[in-house]
Amino acid sequence: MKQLVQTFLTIFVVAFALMFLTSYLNSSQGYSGGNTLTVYNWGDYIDPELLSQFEKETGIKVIYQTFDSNEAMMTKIGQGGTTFDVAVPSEYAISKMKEEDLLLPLDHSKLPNLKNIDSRFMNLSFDPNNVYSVPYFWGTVGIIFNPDLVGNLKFESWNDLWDKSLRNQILLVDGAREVMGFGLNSMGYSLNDTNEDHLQQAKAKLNTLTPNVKAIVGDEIKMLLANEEAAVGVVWSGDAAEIMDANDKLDYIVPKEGSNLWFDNMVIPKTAKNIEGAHAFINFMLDPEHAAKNTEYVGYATPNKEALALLPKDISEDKRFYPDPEVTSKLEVYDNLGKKMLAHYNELFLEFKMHRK
Ligand code: SPD
Repeated sequence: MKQLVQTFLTIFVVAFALMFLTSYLNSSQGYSGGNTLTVYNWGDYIDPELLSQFEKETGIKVIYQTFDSNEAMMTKIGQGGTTFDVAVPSEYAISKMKEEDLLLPLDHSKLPNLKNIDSRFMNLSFDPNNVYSVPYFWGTVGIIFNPDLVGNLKFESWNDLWDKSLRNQILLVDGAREVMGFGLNSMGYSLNDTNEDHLQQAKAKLNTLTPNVKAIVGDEIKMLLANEEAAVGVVWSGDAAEIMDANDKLDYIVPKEGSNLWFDNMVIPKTAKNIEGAHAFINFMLDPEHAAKNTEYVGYATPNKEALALLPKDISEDKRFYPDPEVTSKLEVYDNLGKKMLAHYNELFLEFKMHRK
């Protein structure tokens, strides 16, 4: 009898451990079993209350996972074995994912709230007619600085970052395109340049910035700058807005040589399991009130014109974060440079990072 109880107990423990392991592996691979939806988004890029509201209204449980670069997201989805239902790539990543046949066409009849998006952000070259993607947030890359900590330095150029007074004072966003991009822009080259000489010159110039670079960091850049642990940052505009919300001494500029204009968009990866739920989620995020709430929480610029109208004027009329089309038309959107060249940008960025060690 004792033997029988022991056997039952062993079977029970093994079965329970297997169930736990399967569920852990499934959720880490984005498996959306049952009435669940797996969303794969940038870190710090959604108001969590909206996730709870969506769950309550639809009865769909959201499994939420984050990434910190387009490259990491594309590698994870591209290598297979995942079943993310919604992802949020930037424009050049969308071109690449389309090329690699990783995306599902959207059913626009299930996205009535798409009408709320400003036509300026629709039908862009990386996805004509928005067959695969709908706008989420947009912005620029620029310099945030703390006037109290930079003396008389007036920021207007990427080259101001090289000022000797900024020793160990600069934080950089951890992005290969962003860092290589401003290196190239600072020399008058395009941030989509593929000329090997220009790329090597940009990397050599970035290496000379090393004494001024305190760290290359992810989302913690916001806390470090708001707490005045560094004087200057190269950041995405929405992060600057959030930092300035916490510490209004700081200011943000887009350098005169030019910079990056980017668009993050919601897509449904081809391996999605809950396609109906994915459309419901995208449509929910396009609702003006939800988009406005998300914008206030996240700090990035919304492409949703109805949401924009609901926002306080000090947000919607701030030209630093909602630059006019005359300004944005001078900025460059990242091109999909192809697998090999994107890998080369990553390599050069890595070499720059190693040079600091
Ligand atoms: N913390 C969320 C940051 C998302 C920024 N996306 C910018 C993409 C630029 N290519």
